[in-house]
Amino acid sequence: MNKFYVTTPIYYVNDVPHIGHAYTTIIADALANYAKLQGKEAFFLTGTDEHGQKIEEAAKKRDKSPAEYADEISSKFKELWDEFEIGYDKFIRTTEEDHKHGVQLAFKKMYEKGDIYKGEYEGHYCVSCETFFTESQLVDKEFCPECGKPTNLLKEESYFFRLSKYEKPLLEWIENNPKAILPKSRRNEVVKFIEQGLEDLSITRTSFSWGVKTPKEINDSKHVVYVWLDALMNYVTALGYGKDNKNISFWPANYHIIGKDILRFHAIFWPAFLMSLELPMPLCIAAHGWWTRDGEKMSKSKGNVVKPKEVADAYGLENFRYFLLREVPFGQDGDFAQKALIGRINNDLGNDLGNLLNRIIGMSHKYFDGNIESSLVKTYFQNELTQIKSIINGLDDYMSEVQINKYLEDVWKIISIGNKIIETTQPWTKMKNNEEDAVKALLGLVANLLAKVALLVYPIMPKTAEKIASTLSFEINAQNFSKYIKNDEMLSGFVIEKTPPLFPKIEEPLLASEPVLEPKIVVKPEKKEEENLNVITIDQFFQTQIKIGKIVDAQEVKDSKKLLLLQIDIAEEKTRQVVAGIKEYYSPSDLIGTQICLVANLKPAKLMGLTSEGMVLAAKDENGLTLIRPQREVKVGTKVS
Ligand code: ME8
Repeated sequence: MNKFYVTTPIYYVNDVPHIGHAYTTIIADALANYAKLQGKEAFFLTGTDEHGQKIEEAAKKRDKSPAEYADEISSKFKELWDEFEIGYDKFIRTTEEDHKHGVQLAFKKMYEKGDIYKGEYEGHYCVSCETFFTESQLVDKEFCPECGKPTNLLKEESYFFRLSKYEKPLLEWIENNPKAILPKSRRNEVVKFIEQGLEDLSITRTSFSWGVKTPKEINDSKHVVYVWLDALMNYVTALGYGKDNKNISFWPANYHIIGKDILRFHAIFWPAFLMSLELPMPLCIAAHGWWTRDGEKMSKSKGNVVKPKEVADAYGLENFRYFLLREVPFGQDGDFAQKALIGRINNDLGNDLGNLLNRIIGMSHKYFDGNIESSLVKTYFQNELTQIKSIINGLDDYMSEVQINKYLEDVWKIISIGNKIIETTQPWTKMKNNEEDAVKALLGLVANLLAKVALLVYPIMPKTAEKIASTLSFEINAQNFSKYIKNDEMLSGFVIEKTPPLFPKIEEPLLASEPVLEPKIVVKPEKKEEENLNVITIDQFFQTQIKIGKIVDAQEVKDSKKLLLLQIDIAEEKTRQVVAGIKEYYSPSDLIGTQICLVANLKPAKLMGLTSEGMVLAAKDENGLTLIRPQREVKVGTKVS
């Protein structure tokens, strides 16, 4: 069976998980899900990076031992991924004995090969980034060029790795493997960096002890292994390197998913270590961009860090996953703003996907007792089938280049084919004209289209995909992926299940958008009792003129998903033109001839360039929207009181 291996960075235990960690982990999860759907045997690794000076110092500040502190934070990451149902196969901790043995074995091999030598390191070190810098790299001769914090001047005995020796082989590897580092702009950045010349890398420290000891064969126990050599080795020790090699057949990794901040470690140091160890190179190192909040860098001191659990609890985990993967082109920075998240949920998920499913559930039950069949689809809709097929053909390339946003964009093109074809076919008119076969074919087309969409969105929104699949009477698995996506087969006939809407509309932000730094005390003026109850007088009520009207014409408003243009007779000389946001719930042909209640003395307003001269009354609950109508036919123009 085809093997597939994907990893996240292992996260430092000096901080609790935030949106950036969730983003990386969800990308990796989606890739692993996709690989499984392709019938591959997937191994998905994540975990925590627990050694080094930064963790030792963070623990000390809290009066804890590094081990105690690491246990505490590591479990927070694990708990979050479990709550998020991240399908990792191993959660590695660098404090595990097996991992430490693997690191020591690698050190010994490199040493025996002559790639490690003893010397003295003199230079600057940023504890926060766990990175060495030369003076020329510093900002104002003191500050870290990556995080801006002050650096320490170090002068200590150290072992060095001969990174300079691997300059040429690294450039050759990148040259021969155009997709080894993604996106391309990052690849160019790495090439430029190597071309400027690589210095040998200090790979041990003596001024603290929280780390993997150098192997006993070196006989120099005051040295602990540099935290980045220790951490990077996790990608193979998790597979049993240095112990039983149990899962080593998964190596090389198909993807190391990382943030752009740690590209150099992954695209230069790690491949050089692997070359020294004579292990194969990873197939792809994919670096994503940075998340900000409402346009600002997140930081604990500003109190604006996006906590993934809070977002998922408020908006739904799968909605959040969709947002993260759809919102930002891979490699670019992204901004978290609730308005954007709500837009994605209400528009892409609710209006486009959820509504399409609702539409065929409603129509098939209204016209055919819920029966859906595929037999007539090819006769009526060959064009649409061809368009869908050609979109699907491009999707695998997007996924393999981790361009999940483009992948999703194209899946949504399939959804919009479904929504459009309903509008152009006008099944309600066809039913009136006794063209049942055309409507059966239409419902069959949309059901098949949605089945494909469910299989395709599964990697990103597994639960949602399963709900759609169960409504359509099939299961999400590799066999069906191959059947309906690769071989383009059609669903057999079934009765569609009635299901509640998948994506209830979100009306307003659900999280406090600004962090509350100091509680503000607002003294409210006392209100009169009437104001408190929001009561109005009868005269105030009669200021609103509500009249019974009859819809004599209804049309769709071009380019609007929500609006219908109604002509309403209220026994005046001219009919009233009203633009109503009811398109998601009524088709024009359902409305003509219906009586409704109209607010007749509303100031005219313009909507999408059309004048609206009143408002039809409706009520909306979780089951949708319904117009308020008189129980029996009433003379048009009658006042409602
Ligand atoms: O670097 N936006 O761990 P780390 C997007 N232990 N992604 C972000 C982010 C943000 N604002 N902040 C963090 C380490 N990330 C090392 C890795 S691997 C052998 C060792 C993500 O806890 C991003 O993936 O600082 C980044 O690479 C990772 O978190 C760094 O996590």
